[in-house]
Amino acid sequence: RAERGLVVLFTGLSGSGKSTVARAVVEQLRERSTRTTTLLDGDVVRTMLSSGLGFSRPDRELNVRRIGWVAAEVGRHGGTAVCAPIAPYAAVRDEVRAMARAAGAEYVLVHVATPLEVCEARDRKGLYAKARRGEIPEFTGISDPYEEPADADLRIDTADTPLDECVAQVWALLAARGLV
Ligand code: GGZ
Repeated sequence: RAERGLVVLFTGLSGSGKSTVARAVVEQLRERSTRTTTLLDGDVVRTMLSSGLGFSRPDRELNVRRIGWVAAEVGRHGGTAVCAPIAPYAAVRDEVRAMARAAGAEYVLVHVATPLEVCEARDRKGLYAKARRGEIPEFTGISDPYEEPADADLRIDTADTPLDECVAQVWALLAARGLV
């Protein structure tokens, strides 16, 4: 009998560490579980699934809705989809949950709650500096909203928690739910 599908949505600011944690969780799922796992990372999705979309509210909503739809389809067939977009709007995160559940999959929301000051201080891609200079409009946290989840299953902060521990916390949540 096929395993129950699973959709894990990581949400958080640019530079919060979502992709890093998501990639490490996927690696562990591949090594230590029987789950077949697909990673839907923000930048790959932006290239392959949502090219042509920008960062207006409707474009972000459509981007995250597309991710949720693909993830739910993966989950429908017993697979695991790990997604890591910013997903700044609560209403669309709710849509993702609804799509996952309608497909018979479990849904887990992880808020990567690294503070804006830390993300901005890291500024690995120089985007925050550009946003502050007004060179990138509608930049999340600077000139565009991020709606903090009130309903996250787990909140992790990569500023004060090492990567291994972040992964262990996600793993513990999945284990507690009987998902791994
Ligand atoms: C936020 C932006 C923007 C604006 C480009 N606002 O750190 P990154 O570079 O690699 O991750 C960010 C990524 C966000 O795309 P998502 O598809 O995850 O966003 S959403 O869920 O809101 O649709 C950042 C880069 O794209 N980027 N412009 N204006 N991040």
